[in-house]
Amino acid sequence: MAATDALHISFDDGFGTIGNLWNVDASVSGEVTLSGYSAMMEWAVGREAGHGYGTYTINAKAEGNEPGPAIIFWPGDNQWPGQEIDLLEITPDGSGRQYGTLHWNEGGHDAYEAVVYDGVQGGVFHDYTMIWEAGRITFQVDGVEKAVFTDNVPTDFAHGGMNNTIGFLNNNPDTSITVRDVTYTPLGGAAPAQPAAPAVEPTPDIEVVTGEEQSWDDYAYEPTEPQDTWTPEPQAGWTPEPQAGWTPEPEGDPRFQPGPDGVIDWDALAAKVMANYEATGSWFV
Ligand SMILES: [Ca+2]
Repeated sequence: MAATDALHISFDDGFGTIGNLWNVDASVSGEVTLSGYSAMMEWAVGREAGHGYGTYTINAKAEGNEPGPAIIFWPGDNQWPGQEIDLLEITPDGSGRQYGTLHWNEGGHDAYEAVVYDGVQGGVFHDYTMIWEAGRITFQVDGVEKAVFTDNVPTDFAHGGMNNTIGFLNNNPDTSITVRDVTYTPLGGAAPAQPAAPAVEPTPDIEVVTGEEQSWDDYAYEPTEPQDTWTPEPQAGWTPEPQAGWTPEPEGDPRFQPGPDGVIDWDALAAKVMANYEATGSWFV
């Protein structure tokens, strides 16, 4: 499918375009759950990979009061620091609050603007929406505006910039994220068959935090052994491509760093998954 097409993934019969998987529980039809250390993403293989301007809505539930679960839009070219947009993460302060972040590459260093969402309850399903248009990114939760970015907004591939790929991540044994539905409607395009989105209402009390003012050192992980019980069977609609396994660039991004014991080595895990796939035809660690 072209990056400009509308997209709807229900998880009723596979993972659609979100085929770069590690440790994802798909045992319940119609949803996927990422717990412990797990990830799934569209293949970030170039600037045109993924999608551009438009409306993205993810129906998901994040569990836990620590950083771990995430809805991420990863740079199409898989370079970091770079054009990463996070629609859902949990703050490191133990409050269980959710927030969104726009990252960009500022002279080779990660820079970002983060906005904490007020009044969004964890542990229940919400519709998380990103509206990406020229010069403006809007985040909504259940149709209510939670954040607006107008600085450092990336340009999509169709307009000379780069697209982002849709992904989900969990990297904490005490958190999880369950995703039930993903839709993407290109800007000005026709939506996939969906009920209408609720009306947008402005929300006060948006708290803005900039990268210079806040330390996110608490992202460091407990050195827990990754779970190794997932042995996915190929499913209808899931056609993994024989590329490098889990490909996000681990260097620099604190969420991909190893714990104190260096246990979480994503490169090694990806290599192991690939070796197993090549030897057996099955994806497992
Ligand atoms: Ca579903």
